[in-house]
Amino acid sequence: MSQTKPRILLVSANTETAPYPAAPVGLCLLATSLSSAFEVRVFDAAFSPPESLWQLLDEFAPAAVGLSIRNIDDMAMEGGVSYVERIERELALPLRRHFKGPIVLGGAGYSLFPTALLALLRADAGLVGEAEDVGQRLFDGLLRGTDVSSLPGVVLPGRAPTPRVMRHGATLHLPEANVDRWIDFEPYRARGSYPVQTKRGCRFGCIYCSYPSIEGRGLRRRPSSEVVREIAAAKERLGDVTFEFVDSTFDDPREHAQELCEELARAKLGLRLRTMGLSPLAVDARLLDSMRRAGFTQVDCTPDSGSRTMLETLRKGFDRAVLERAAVALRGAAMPTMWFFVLGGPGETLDTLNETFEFIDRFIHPEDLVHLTLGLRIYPGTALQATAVARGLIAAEDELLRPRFYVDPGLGLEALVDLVGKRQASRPHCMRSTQTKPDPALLSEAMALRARTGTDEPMFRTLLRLRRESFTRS
Ligand code: B12
Repeated sequence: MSQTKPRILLVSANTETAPYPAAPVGLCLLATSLSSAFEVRVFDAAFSPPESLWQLLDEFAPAAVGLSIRNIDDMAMEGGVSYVERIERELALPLRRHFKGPIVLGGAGYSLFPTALLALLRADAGLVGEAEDVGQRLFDGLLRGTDVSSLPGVVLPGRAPTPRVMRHGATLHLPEANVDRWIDFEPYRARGSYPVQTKRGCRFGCIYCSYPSIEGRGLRRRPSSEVVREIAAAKERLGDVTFEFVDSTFDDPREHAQELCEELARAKLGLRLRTMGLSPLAVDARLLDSMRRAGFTQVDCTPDSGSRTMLETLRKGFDRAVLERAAVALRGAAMPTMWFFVLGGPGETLDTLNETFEFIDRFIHPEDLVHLTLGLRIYPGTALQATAVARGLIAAEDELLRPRFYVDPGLGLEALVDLVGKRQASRPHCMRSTQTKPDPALLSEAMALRARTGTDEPMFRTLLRLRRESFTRS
């Protein structure tokens, strides 16, 4: 007689659908890895009303619940949104009242504020970082009442997270996320994508970045053959869908990205691919050629600044010459690109800002989109946090769960806003990150235009075309 497995309900708390919905791939990976020992269900709050969670909780009657927290805030200084209050009010606290078993927290956003969120959301345990290795032991231990405190990355009430080290250079084998098996993938088809991770860890040292706190610094790559197999299987199941690499930096290490693209190109799967976070460091004609043949139709490039001084201060790991070379390669390859700049970091001045706009004018194609973020979100444990404390901008004990932003005090917010506003006025392709959530009317106009013309250009180019027309009209 087969024994019934204990039940675990995994809840994705994320309801953000801008700039487009992000399917909870991490939670689905956890679901797959738990499923050999537990009966698992996944609830996706992005496309299901909260009431249906309470119904599921009654019907499924899980022994434990895992709550995945991806986003804390939208990282916008101007009119920004914090998601924590909603998660607390609509999910965590009602869950605590309705459910008597263990509640476990995890996810990228959670990993940045593990002790503060565990206390605020009154959960029983949390996990910093990835879950495939310890998730099963954590849930099992909590359900049996055994000591889980020594498991790497585990957080218990009133205690600091147990340290974990991610070994640099190790091969990463992941179970298949099978996202569409765990959640309804349909709402992600039109504007979203099927997320795939090819490696973990980030070896860059950017002063503001939170990625090392989530993924660790040790770089671990998945074998390309494994990634190609996963994509081929998902394509077989889902047909026409965009695949998106969710690595922190897709092109580092360069050989890994190159080899994967070549293997994807050889597999002739007819893919549509995209990725965020291309470091200019590895971008050249050869890599772009492989990416195009693999199925990339657009990329995101994240230099953060065009200023020589700021690239050094932000410790981006490349200089202006490398950035120019990358920009020339992107234009040469006619690869539609969304560019990302973050302005106002330590040492930013009117001169360094002007240098960034000079870079934009000389090197970025006017049909490409330039995202400008004002102020840097300060994360715990970063060099930026230390600078902000040293300059008296934040208190050393500030947990930073409520977002705080760095704008160089010598420059000041007013001057930053003023200069960026003036430069934007004559550059319709430059948008503030707060303006990049396309308004619904513009989006439907763009959809209609695309249907009429049959264009397969990236959506951002269609939106930009409409924006440019309204710029010339006004
Ligand atoms: C790729 C990415 C994107 C892509 C997503 C593309 C896509 N199709 O998914 C794009 C560019 C669209 C994007 C957009 C945004 N992003 Co983003 N994104 C990332 C990134 C780099 C990777 C996320 C990912 O998929 N990881 C891969 C999966 C496998 O890992 P995972 O989700 O962490 O899951 C693992 C663990 O966390 C854990 N886990 C997860 N859930 C649970 C649950 C339990 C119970 C347990 C025990 C464990 C556990 O186990 C999983 C498997 O090992 C992270 C940074 C990072 N390095 O993590 C930022 C990150 C998540 N993004 C962030 C933000 C803010 C956003 C935006 C709000 C930005 C904006 N203003 O537009 C939007 C929101 C989009 C949305 N709809 O939600 C922040 C969140 C922190 C914060 N301040 O809130 C992060 C952490 C980056 C940062 N700056 O620090 N993003």
